[in-house]
This record gives sequence, C-alpha cells and structure tokens, in this order.
Amino acid sequence: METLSKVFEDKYNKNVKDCTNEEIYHGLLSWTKEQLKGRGYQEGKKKIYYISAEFLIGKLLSNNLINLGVYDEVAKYLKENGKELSMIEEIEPEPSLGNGGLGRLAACFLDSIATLGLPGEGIGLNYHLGLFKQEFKDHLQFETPNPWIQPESWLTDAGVSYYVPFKGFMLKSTLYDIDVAGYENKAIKLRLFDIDIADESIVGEGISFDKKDLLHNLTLFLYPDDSDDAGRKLRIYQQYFMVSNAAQLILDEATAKGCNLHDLADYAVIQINDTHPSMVIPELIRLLTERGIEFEEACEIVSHVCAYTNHTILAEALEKWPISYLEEVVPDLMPIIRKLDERIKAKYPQENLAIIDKNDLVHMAHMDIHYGFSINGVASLHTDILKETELHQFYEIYPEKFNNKTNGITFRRWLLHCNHPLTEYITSMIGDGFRKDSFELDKMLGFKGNQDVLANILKIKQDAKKRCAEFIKANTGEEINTHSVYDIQIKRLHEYKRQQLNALYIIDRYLKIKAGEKPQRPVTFIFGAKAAPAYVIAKDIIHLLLCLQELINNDPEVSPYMKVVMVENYNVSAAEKLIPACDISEQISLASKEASGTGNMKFMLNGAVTLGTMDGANVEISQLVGKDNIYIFGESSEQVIEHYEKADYCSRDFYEKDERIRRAVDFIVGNELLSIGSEEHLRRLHHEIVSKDWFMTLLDFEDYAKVKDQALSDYEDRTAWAEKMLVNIGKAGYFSSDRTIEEYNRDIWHLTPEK
Ligand code: 26V
Repeated sequence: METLSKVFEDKYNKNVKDCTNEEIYHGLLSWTKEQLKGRGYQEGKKKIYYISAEFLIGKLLSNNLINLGVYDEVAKYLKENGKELSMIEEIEPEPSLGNGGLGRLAACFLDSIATLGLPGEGIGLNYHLGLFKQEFKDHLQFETPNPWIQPESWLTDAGVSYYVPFKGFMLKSTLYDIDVAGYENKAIKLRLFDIDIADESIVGEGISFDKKDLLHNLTLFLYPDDSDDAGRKLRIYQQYFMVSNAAQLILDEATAKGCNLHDLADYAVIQINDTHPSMVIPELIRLLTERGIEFEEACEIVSHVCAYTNHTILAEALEKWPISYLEEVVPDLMPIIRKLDERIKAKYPQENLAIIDKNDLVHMAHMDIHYGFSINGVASLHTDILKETELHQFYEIYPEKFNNKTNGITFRRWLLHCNHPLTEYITSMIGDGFRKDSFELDKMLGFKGNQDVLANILKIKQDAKKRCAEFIKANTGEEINTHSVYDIQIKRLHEYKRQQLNALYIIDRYLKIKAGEKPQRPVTFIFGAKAAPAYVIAKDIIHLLLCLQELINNDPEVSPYMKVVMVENYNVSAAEKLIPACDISEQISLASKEASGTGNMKFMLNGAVTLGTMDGANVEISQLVGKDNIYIFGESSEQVIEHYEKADYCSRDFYEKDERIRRAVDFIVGNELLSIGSEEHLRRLHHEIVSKDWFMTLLDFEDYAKVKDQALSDYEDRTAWAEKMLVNIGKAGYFSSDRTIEEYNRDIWHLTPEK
C-alpha cells in the first residue's frame, strides 16, 4: 500500500489519515487507473467488438479493486487509518449509460470477456447526462439530468477521432476509454465515442432540450424521448454516429495488424446488441467499397463478421425506420440498404422476409438476419419462440444461423462485491474455487439438512435485511420491519412485466386486513423502476404504487402487517443494496414476453426464492432448482401465444365475473386512493386494465394470489425455507456470465483466449 500512500502525499500533501472521503476517493481513482494500465490489455489477432447503445456498468471502484485482487488489502489499509471503504464507495457517481437488462448484460459481458482472457472491446456512446434521474413529487415521476462525468473520472482520452458524414455536415468524434479489469486477469476497454461540443447548457426544464440542435445534443442523453419525430430522428443520428465510428475504428485496428480487408473476418467479429447498432452492416459495406472492394465481395465479408443478438419479441421494440427518415439522416447508407434489400427480394420474394416492406419501413432485425452469420436469443424459451413463431420464416431459410445463449451475470459484482458476508461464508464452506469456476457452487448442495449451515444462511439474510432497511430509510424515509418478508420487484416499469399485478395483490391483501383478516407475518413490498418519459400507462402504474405506499404505510390498522416502498431513482447501486436482502423475487411477466430477465439470476444467487411465470430464464431456473424450490404460477407461453392468435382474451369478462378481482381493480378509483392521488392518472389506469389489459393481468391474478399466499405461508417453516435458499444458491452457477461468454466464444466468436 506504499504506492497508494504516496498518491495522497503527492496529490494533497497529506497523510491518508487527514484526507476527506472525497480526497480518498479521488486518490483511489487515480491509483486504481494506474494499476489497471500496469496490468496491460488482452491482445490477439482476432477481436470481438461488442457494439451496444447501452453499457450499464455501475460504480467501478470496488469492482476494479476486487478484480485487481486488492480489495481486502485496500479496505484493511483504510481501516487502519480510520477510514471506511464502504463510505468512500458512496462518493462515486454512478454512470447511467443504460436502461435495464440489455445494458447491464453488456456490462456483465465485458467483465467476463476480460476475465476469460478474450481479446475484445465494448463500443458505445459517452452520454453526458445518461438515462434521466428519477424524482418523485406528488406521487409522480419527474425526470432530471444525471450528470456523472466529473473532471477526474474513469474516462481516459484515447487520442482517437473520426469524421462521421451526415446530410450536409460532418461531425468529428473523440474517443474515451474506460478500462474493465478481468478478475485476476488483464483488462479490456470499453470505448465510448463522443462529440467535442456537447453542451449541457441547452437542457431546459426537466430533460427538455432542442432535439434539432444536433451539433450540441448528440451525446447528451441515452434514448431521448422518442414520442415525436425529432426524437426518433435523434436516435438515428446517435446510432449512426456510434456505428460509423465503430466501423472506422475496427477497420483501422484490423489493418494495423496486417489485415488486407478481404480477410477482415480473421481479425474482427462484431456482436450487434439488439438492433440499435444494426447500421454497422451497411456502414462497413460503404467503407469497404470506398477502400476499393467490390460491392458483392463487401457483402460477403461483412456477412462473415457480424452476428446479431435479439433481446425482445415485443413488436413496439423491434426497430423499423421509415425510409424518409434514413434519407434525411444517413443519405449515404440508403442506397446501400436498397441494394441489400433488392438482393434479398431477388432470392426470396416473400413479403415477411423483406428488409424494406411495402410501407417503406426498413426492418433492422431483418437486415441483421440476412447479412449476419449468427442470430441468437437470450434464454432457451426465447430462442424457441424466435424459431417457431416470431422469426419462423427466417428459421426456415437459415436454420444454421439460429442459436441460443442463455444470459448470465458476473458473480464478481452480483455476489463478491454486493454481498461480502455471503461470499465469505460460501468460501468458508467450499473454498474459493467458485470465484473462477461458478459451477463449484454446486458443492453447497452437500450441506442440505445441515442445521448449522441453514441457521447461518438465515442469519446472513437477516443481517442483509437490516442493512437494506437503512438504505430504504435513507432513500424513501420509510421505516420497514426487518422481520417482515421482503418481497421485491425491481426492473424497468413496463406493462408486460406486470408491476400492476403485484399492485392488485397488495390491494387485495389490504382489503382483507381491513376486513379483519390479520396475516401471521408482515410483508414489505419493495419496488424500484423507472418509466420511459413518454410511456403514459407506465407512469400511471408508478402513480398507483406511490399512492398505495402513502395510504398503506400511514394506516395504523394495516401498516403493522404490510408496507409498500418504492425506491426512488432505482439503478445498479440500489440493486446492489436490495438484492442481498430479498426473500421473494418477483419475476411475474406475462409468459412469452420477457426474453430472459437477469434480475431473476441475481436474486437466486443471493438466496432469494423466485415467484414467477414460466417465462424467459425462469424456465431454466425452475428446471435447475426443481419445483420445491421455486413458486411458479400463471398460463404457459403456449397458452398465451394462443390467446394472442385467437384474440380471445377479454379482461372485462374477468372483471365482471370475479368479485374479488373487481373489488381490487375498482379500488384504484375508490375514495381512499382518489383522496391521495390524481383522478386523471388513476382513472386512465383503471380503464386500461378493465378494457385493454394487453398483458393479461387479470387472467393470471387468481393463480398468482394463490401461489404467493403459499410462498408466504411456507416462509414460516424457517428451516425448510433456508433449504430452498441453499438450493437456489447452489444451482446458480449455471447463470454466471462466464459460462455465457464461453458459449458465445465456442459457437460464434472463435477467439483464442490469452492465458
Ligand atoms: C425497448 C423498448 C423501447 C421502445 C419502447 C418499448 C420498449 C420495450 C422494450 C424494450 C426492450 C429492448 C430490449 C431489451 O432491453 N431487452 C431485455 O434484454 C435483457 C438482456 O438480454 C433481457 O434479460 C430482458 O428480458 C429483455 O427485456
């Protein structure tokens, strides 16, 4: 720790004992950056370029210290000097470069690529204000900017820039790198492109800004509000800026290593993370032809370099851009996209295979599938649905391109970093081999029935719940009972994820308590979620949750038995505090709609039991843990898909026929909530549920309530419950992103790992 002491001497002319926490954070930041550089980077002839509009990396200090193998040493050194590393972690601002699962997955993948010693890099954009910061006022969500870049940060100017051609003007880029350390291995780089003249001062009220002022706004926000044309066009500007820079960088790096462009596939493989980077395909073809390669050969080369991952089957999330937009924003690409489309139409005249459809919409995913060599889904059920339903017509012509890569999470962040007590306990039981080989967690299963072990696991959970209660108090002001069951649903707010189903259960329970039915143990229902700024119903659901929080927590008759808390500005740092404390993990999407989910895996790894539908990776979790260690409810994906095909689901039938459902739904517009909340929001939500309910909440309500009651009653047998926790932890090894990345490399990338 001598070099670290010296940093404080040199930087502040002080002993670490006399430094403020801010000074220690900045000292640690520059010291850690040096350590990372000293490690060196994974190198190799062929590289994976993971291009993504989102990298939800979370705070980096602790994670870097863990991966560098110096966390304990640094913590001890600080402690000896009267400082607490956990307090210093609080100083770091969280980069908010993602929305949810897709961005967090990209971050977990970088950790695993580095850990496995694969040459690679992530490529994205350096959004100055990231995703918005969420604030609650009058039980409503408000959005404000989240500036996270400080003068000293994890970003390093790479000294690289390119010109990106738009219609009538060029934009010059600057590249910033963030080092991502492998666990006890070298680092790789996350490369974030930026414009030089991004100007935060153009942001007005909330997160409003002039969407047409591209010279100043291009890299300000992630996913600016796309409810209007200017917003949608801005997204295309951002996407093209990202992929044009990426393509130029990739060609430069390859040629520097001796590539003659004809053999590009020996130097580069590109993973297209959802369709946001899909324009990299025509852009690479454009650049290759500019550098003297014939169009036909350029298509062939690119088709051996690009692979596409699909992350959703929701129609509204599958990008289709009008030709007129692309003509306006990226005129150099449109002739290429037309040619790509004509080649396909000549061979496959069916309308549903076309890149450009009869309404002049460009289907980005179709371009990826025709001109990429691999297409994968993110959980086994999701890939089956792609093959059999959503993309069936493509599966018929390209069966060999389709493959599954079930998502995973990095155990460095989601166990070692966020849950030190559990990590230490597991290590004391089975050694530390699981840190490199996650399947070793399996050894935990040998302790089934061991009363001491089960008691210790319960104690660790109880301590985590105490720490979590402090976080909740600080975040929401609410006091929660640490002996209550912690039932947690944290994820983006979306109708298909069905936070509203959870809310209806809460209302039903409230009504029972009011009617004198007192439950045996209190439950705390914990939520965290951001709604897209233009997503009206999602914001109405937040309003309902916040009104329920106010009503229930302040009712002395009810609050001893249940509380509701909605964490403000849910993000990675909040997740790290909530997940270790969870008893029941809510994974209740309408079957077939959640491609995978990754929160489900984080909860399981930390000893929570899943309450979920047979959707996404829940299916694989249930196969692994067995039916005694998971709570499954609701209709199957086949049944749901059939309801959609036959259009035979009618929520009003359920509302009219079922008294219990009707009472819960009508409570949304009853006097209790109307006296707290806004009539407009509550009435709109009520109407949505009764007359639309696109995601079939009422269909699954009865079974959900029944199975949830069962879980709560089973919780009372503490030993039996601890055994469920043990099995969940022991079986979580499969969900390490190291396993996922090994599979990507084995089946798609074919890179040679460095030792
Ligand atoms: C995007 C949008 C944007 C426009 C408004 C509606 C909407 C709805 C959904 C999405 C999702 C985009 C893709 C995505 O984030 N998928 C998530 O990817 C995770 C990682 O694979 C996976 O675990 C989640 O199940 C999946 O939802």
